[in-house]
Amino acid sequence: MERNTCMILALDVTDREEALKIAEDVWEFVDAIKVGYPLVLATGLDIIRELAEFAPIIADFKVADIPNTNRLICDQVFEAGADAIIVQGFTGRDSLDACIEIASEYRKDVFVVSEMSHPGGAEFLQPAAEAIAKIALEAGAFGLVAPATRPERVKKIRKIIGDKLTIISPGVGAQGGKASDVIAAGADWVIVGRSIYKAESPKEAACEIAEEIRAELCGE
Ligand code: FNU
Repeated sequence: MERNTCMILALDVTDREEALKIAEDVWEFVDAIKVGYPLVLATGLDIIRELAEFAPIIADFKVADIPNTNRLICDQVFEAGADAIIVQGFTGRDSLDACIEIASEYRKDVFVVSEMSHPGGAEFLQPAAEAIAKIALEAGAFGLVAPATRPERVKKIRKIIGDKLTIISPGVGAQGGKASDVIAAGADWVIVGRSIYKAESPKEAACEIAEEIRAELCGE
């Protein structure tokens, strides 16, 4: 995945036409589009290939099963045209290895959730986040998901992984995080959903956040 605007759109709408319209409006401001259960359950897996016309697609299925089931899920997702998949790390090394094995067969990427961005993410996942980051590194993942709502945690995770893994960071805008803060803390990409797709003008909203990130990276 190329790092250009450092922004990923979380496209959690449930209408096919609306999804395609937003993708068409904002593709120039994002490096990837993340789709998850809301859109795929509402419209079907084919939406991945349709949206891939605009940007690389990250499938956010937070895969969290035994190795064999993980393998079957990842196979379906890459066959459908996704460029990357988000998986959970708490299921352990063998389950993660299964995802990475299938991803490498397709030459695609795996992002591992280390800690979630909502308040409940601090309950069970946060104490395990550093250990999850370490197994993701050892297993050869492409990146981690770390919370934009807690930039100090992104900083801590970045220290553990150095520059060997990328970090994508959800929680900007609607969940209270600020794009420039989390980029400054060491995230490679921020993930933004509602602040863009619920805006009166998704294009203007995306442009504004992209500009905020650009200014942060240029030290303006
Ligand atoms: P927005 N997401 C998240 N926190 O928010 N994948 C996580 O820890 C995580 C995620 C997703 O709040 C969430 O499901 F691992 O509207 C949604 O698709 O900006 C997006 O990131 C955030 O959307």
